[in-house]
Amino acid sequence: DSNDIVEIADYTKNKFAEPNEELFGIAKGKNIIKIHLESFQSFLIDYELHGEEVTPFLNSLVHNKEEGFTYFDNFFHQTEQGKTADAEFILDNSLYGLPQGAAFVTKGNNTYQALPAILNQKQNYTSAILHGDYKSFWNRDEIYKQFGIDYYFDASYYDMSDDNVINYGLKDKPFFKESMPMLEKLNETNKPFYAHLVTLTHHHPYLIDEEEATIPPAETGDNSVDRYFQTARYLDESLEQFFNDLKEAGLYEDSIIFLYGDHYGISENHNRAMSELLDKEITPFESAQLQRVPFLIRIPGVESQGTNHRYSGQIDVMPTLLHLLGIRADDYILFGTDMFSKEHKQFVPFRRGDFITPDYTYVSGTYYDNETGEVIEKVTDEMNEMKQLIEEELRLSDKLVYGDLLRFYTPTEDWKPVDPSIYRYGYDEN
Ligand code: GP9
Ligand code: MN
Repeated sequence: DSNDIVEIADYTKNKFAEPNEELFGIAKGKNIIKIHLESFQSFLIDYELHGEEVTPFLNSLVHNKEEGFTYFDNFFHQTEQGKTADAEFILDNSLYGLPQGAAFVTKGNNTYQALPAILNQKQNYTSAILHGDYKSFWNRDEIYKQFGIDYYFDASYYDMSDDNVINYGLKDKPFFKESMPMLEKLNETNKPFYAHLVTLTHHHPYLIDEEEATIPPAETGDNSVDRYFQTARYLDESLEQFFNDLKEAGLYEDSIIFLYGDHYGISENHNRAMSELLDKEITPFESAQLQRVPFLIRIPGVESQGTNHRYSGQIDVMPTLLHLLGIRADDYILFGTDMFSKEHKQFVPFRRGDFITPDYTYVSGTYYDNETGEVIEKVTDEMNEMKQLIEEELRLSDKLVYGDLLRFYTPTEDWKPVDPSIYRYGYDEN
C-alpha cells in the first residue's frame, strides 16, 4: 500500500550521495547522446585477436584523453532475463529489473518517474529513441509512453531494404547514417534533446556478411563466440563513422555523449571457448568479473579523467546524469548513486543477490578475494551486513515495481504525472 513507498523513499534517501560540487549542473541544457553497445563486454577493450585490436576506435576513446572521454573499467551490467529491456529500464529509472521476465513487458503500464519525463519537466528536454527494430519489440511502444519519451524512431523510419538488414534488424552502419538527419532535425527544433541510439548488429548469434567482416573470426570452434569479434569490430567501425558525422554536424563538442554495454554477449555455456581466448579458467569468480560492460562519458567543459576505477553499475547512471544537469537526485526514488560523488556507494548488486565490491565478490553463497580470485574462508560481519543490505535493496525495488508504487509518490511540488495517452509512435503514411 502507500505506506510502503515511505519505507522505500527512506531507504533511497539514506543511500543518496551528495553531488560533487565541481560537476553539479556543469552540463545543464546540453544535448545528451546516449549510445547503447549491444552485447558488448569490457574484455573486448584492448583485446587483441590474431595480433590485431578488435575495437581500435573504442580503444582510442579509452586511451586518448584529448577525445574527452572518461572510461569506467569497473562498471557492471545488472540485467536478467529482460536483457536489452532490463538495461534500458535500469538506466532510465535507477530501479532494478525484475528477477523473472522483463518489467518492460509485465509492468509496461506502471507509473514511472523516468529520466526523459524529469528532464522534460525540469529543463524542457525532448527525448527520442532511435532503433532499427519495430516498435512493439519488448513492448517498447507501451512503456516508453510511461517514461515520457517524445519520439520513437523505430524501423519504420529507416530504410529496411534487404541489403541494410541482418539478424534482428537494421545494420549499425546504415542505422547511424540515417539517424544523423533525425538528430540534426531535433537539434534545430527541439533543443536540448536526450537521444538514445540502440545498436543491434552485435547481437547473438553475431551474424555478419562476409564482405563486411574486417577481422577474421576467432578459432575456438565455438561459432558464435568466434564471430563475436567480427560483429564487435563492425560496431566499432560504425561508431567511428558516427562520431565523424557528429563532429561534422557540429553535434559533438557541445553534447554529453555516453556509451554503455547492455549485458553479456557470451553466456556461461561458452566457458570452454572463453577460457581458451582469455587464457584462464572461467571459474564462478571469473564469470562474475566478465559481467563488466563499458561505460564511457564525455562531458562538455570537463576534462577526461582517463580511466576511473570506481565500482559502479547501470543503476548509477541516472543519478549521475541528473547531477551533471543540476537536478538533485534525492528528489526522486532512485536506487543508484552519482558515480562522480565523493560519497558514491561502491557496491554493485546483481539481480540474483550476488554482488561485487572493490575488495570482494559474492557468488552463489561464496565470497572471493578480488585480488587473488581465491575463496575467502573467514566471512566477516561486514560481508554479512553487505549481503543483507543488498537483499534489502533488491526487495524494496521489487516491492515498488510489483506494487506500482510510484502512483503514490510525488517527487516535487511541481511534478506532473506522465500522461501516456499523449504519445504516439511509428511512422505511418496517413
Ligand atoms: C531488439 C533488441 C535486442 O529490438 O534490442 O534485444 P535483446 O535480445 O538483446 O534483449
Ligand atoms: Mn541486448
